[in-house]
Amino acid sequence: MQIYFCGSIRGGRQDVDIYQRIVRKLQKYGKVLTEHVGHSDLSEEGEDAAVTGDQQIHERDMEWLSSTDVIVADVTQPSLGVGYELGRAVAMKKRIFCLFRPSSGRRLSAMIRGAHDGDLFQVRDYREEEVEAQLEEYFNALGSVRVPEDHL
Ligand code: 6K6
Repeated sequence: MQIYFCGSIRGGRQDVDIYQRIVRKLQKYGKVLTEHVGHSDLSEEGEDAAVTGDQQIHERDMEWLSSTDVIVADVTQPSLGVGYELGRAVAMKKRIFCLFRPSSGRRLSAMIRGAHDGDLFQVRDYREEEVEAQLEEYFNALGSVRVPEDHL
């Protein structure tokens, strides 16, 4: 299975430790195309962007997004890039799982919370200590969903 993880980069890296835990857990279920999002040495400034260029980053990420089976997003830290990725993924009719931590004191955008349909687009509130358990529950329930053979 191919998994695309979305988390804030230029929106702020406050939650990078949780992203790292999410990526580590996701790697038990398949190939995480965007594992760099969980790297603690990837800063808001980032050298990658200077070397690679924003246009290439956008093109590569859109290719990954269209080839992925599942998108998992931590939407606690507001990020334009994550919102954009989710909107594009909805248009591609992808399976999406959004995680939000109410203890952040923020209120999740109605455009994300309101997109929950209990099927292709799911939004789940979580507490930091249970993030792995929430992922486990989601992926166990996904067990019966068909994945292209070359993504297994
Ligand atoms: C590192 C630091 C700054 O720029 C970089 C290299 N850039 C990116 N590399 C890979 N994916 C990126 C980069 N910038 C944004 N993204 C994608 O957008 C990721 O998949 C994230 O899920 C999302 C983050 O968007 P912002 O708006 O918070 O940056």
